[in-house]
Amino acid sequence: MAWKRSACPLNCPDSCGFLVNYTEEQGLQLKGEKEHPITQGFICSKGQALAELVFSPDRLRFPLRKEKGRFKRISWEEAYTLLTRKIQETLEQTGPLGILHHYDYAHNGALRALDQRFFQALGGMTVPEGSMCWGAGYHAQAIDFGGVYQNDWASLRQSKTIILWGKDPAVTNIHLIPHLLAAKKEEAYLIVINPTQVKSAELAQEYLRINPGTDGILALGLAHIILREGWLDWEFVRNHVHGFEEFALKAKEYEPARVSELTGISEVKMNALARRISHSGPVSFLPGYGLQRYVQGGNTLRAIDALAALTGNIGKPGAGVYYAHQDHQDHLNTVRLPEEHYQVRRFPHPLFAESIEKADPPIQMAVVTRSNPLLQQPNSLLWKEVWSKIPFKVTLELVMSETARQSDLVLPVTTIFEEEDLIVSSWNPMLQVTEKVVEPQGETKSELEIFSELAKRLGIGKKFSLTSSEWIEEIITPLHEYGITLESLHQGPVRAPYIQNVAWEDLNFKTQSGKIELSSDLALKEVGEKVASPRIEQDNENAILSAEYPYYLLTPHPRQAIHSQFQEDEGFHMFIHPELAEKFYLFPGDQALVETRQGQLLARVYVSEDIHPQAVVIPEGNTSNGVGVNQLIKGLSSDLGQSTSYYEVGCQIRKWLVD
Ligand SMILES: Nc1nc2c(c(=O)[nH]1)N[C@H]1C(S)=C(S)[C@@H](COP(=O)(O)OP(=O)(O)OC[C@H]3O[C@@H](n4cnc5c(=O)[nH]c(N)nc54)[C@H](O)[C@@H]3O)O[C@H]1N2
Ligand SMILES: Nc1nc2c(c(=O)[nH]1)N[C@H]1C(S)=C(S)[C@@H](COP(=O)(O)OP(=O)(O)OC[C@H]3O[C@@H](n4cnc5c(=O)[nH]c(N)nc54)[C@H](O)[C@@H]3O)O[C@H]1N2
Ligand SMILES: [Mo]
Repeated sequence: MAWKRSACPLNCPDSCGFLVNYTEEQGLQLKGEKEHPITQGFICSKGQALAELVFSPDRLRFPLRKEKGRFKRISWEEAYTLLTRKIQETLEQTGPLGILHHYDYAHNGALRALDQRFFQALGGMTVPEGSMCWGAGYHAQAIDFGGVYQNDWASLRQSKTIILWGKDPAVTNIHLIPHLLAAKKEEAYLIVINPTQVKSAELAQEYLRINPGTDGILALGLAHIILREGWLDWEFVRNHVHGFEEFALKAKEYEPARVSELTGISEVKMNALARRISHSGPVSFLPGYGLQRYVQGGNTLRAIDALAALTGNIGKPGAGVYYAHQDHQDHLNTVRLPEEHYQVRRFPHPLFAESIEKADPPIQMAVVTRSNPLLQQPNSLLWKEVWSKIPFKVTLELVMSETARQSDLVLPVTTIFEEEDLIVSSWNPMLQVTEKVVEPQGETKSELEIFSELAKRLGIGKKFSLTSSEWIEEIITPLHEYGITLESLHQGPVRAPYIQNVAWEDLNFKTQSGKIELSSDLALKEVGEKVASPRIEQDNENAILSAEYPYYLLTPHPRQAIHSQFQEDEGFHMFIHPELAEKFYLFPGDQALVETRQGQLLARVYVSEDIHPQAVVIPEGNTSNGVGVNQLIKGLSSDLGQSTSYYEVGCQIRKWLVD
């Protein structure tokens, strides 16, 4: 059997190495690459589900056009003719800004960015800016360190303390678990800080239940203790930290007693944690993206970065802040065009629906790739309304997603197994070329083919003249100096030679001062404060909870699914603490109404001690009658990075009596 090499394109830090085999008798078989340092021969159910999708009846196989509310199969020739005409009309009548291109990262293939190149080559478009995902924390890393870099996963083995801070890798980053277990074997102490006693807490020696949205306050409270006790790494601070005095003044305001009251973490526990961070290093901080899905998400990460800086836990094996890395982006060529070649109008992700509603010039047509905004963006009821008013909508998809269903034209695309691509992602150090394993099913086409054909018809064919191998060659040209070629990548995953095992080992930070900037002019410009300043005064204006909506609504990522993909059932599941269940006479299996300022939905009740007593947890991605949990969530921008603050929302619940 000839197993071919592929890789997982899903929006996940693991980016597994796949081996794939296809025979008519056995269908498509998938296994994890044993030699891959992260995959280690194991792949998850989501990767398997992607393989199962290839021949599944759920798969889109033909171009579809909506006529009088119903989809009808059309030929590619009809689809291309229609789309070309709509694009030309929009360019003539409104100009390029009349085209909305919505994309995200549902597929990590480097060639998937050709969608952006297409609109850039056309002269421009309206696009989202900021992030639905990690933007606040990402931006915080850029401000503090001058870039986003992290140690190799294997470096965790050298840690003495590891803090999973608002991250649940047992659900969202499964291949991190063996590294955590290996570190524990070497005597590392694992701490989980999370409002929910998540699955990963089973591995930890200590679990700290924090009140949602208060991690920045906790970090500054810990800094307060470290400063008061003189537990800093003075030499590190003197040599590598900029703005220490200003930061120290700020940290003074975070009295442990007050911090304890706000965060729900006792002073005794805070003292112990501060001591551990300062005395039991090296310390690895693993902040997830959950704790930055708040209005103060950027400040939160800045406060955590500061703890690492004060205690000298940067630039060493076994230490550091693991947020993500931008190494591939720094080193590979991009297929995107330089900005001077096109016009662009940007609307922030969190406020996208409101912005399209008021757009001038208006949006005349929309094209969606690699995303499902009608479910995944916040404020989804407004999204639907605004979306329905856009005269012509096109979605490129694998399946009939909610966004596809609400479009005028749906174009079926190939999966990773039906084409060649390059997978590089921001957690994984590996460069992985994927091979074509099966022929495109039905009439599906690769996005490369679709955009190349449209480009030809629209007179920009010269910018789309390469084959997939040639595009990959173009992207990896900078690797030639390391002796890496497309041919060598076909032999198996290669660790990118430019990625260091230890981030910031040279302690040459890419900030203006060359040091870690606990005080930053950039931050002053963006949030009006030089140092991390998470709010401690809680007036009604900025509190998440109110008398009307007294419970936190948390919508973390689902275990067996990835966002809206591979979801098996309809309807919502809500998890609450027994105390809350008792208060509302709710029993497992009951239906409850969950309401926020934005809307309401019905969910099935699950009761668990793991949940914060004041929180309602509904994993994101599920639907009921075509709407998801984001109908309850308003689009609020984070302090840094224009990221969506999905968890900054209060709710009320009520038993739903069915007769
Ligand atoms: N199975 C699966 N894996 C995935 C995904 C998926 O949908 N399914 N999605 C992928 C993507 S795109 C991403 S961005 C990553 C996200 O990976 P993570 O960051 O690990 O996951 P999230 O679900 O966003 O949130 C993480 C945790 O934040 C906690 N949390 C919420 N509020 C707070 C708070 O105020 N403080 C603290 N300390 N914790 C808080 C939640 O309880 C949750 O456990 O996962 C990736 N992996
Ligand atoms: N309430 C709440 N909402 C959230 C979050 C949360 O924690 N809570 N998390 C947010 C985060 S972190 C993220 S990253 C976003 C994710 O938001 P999205 O990326 O919009 O989420 P998905 O549901 O994964 O939708 C991706 C769609 O792309 C399709 N697709 C897959 N591969 C391809 C391809 O190659 N080409 C094309 N054209 N389409 C493809 C899939 O079939 C799927 O329908 O959601 C955000 N929304
Ligand atoms: Mo994400």
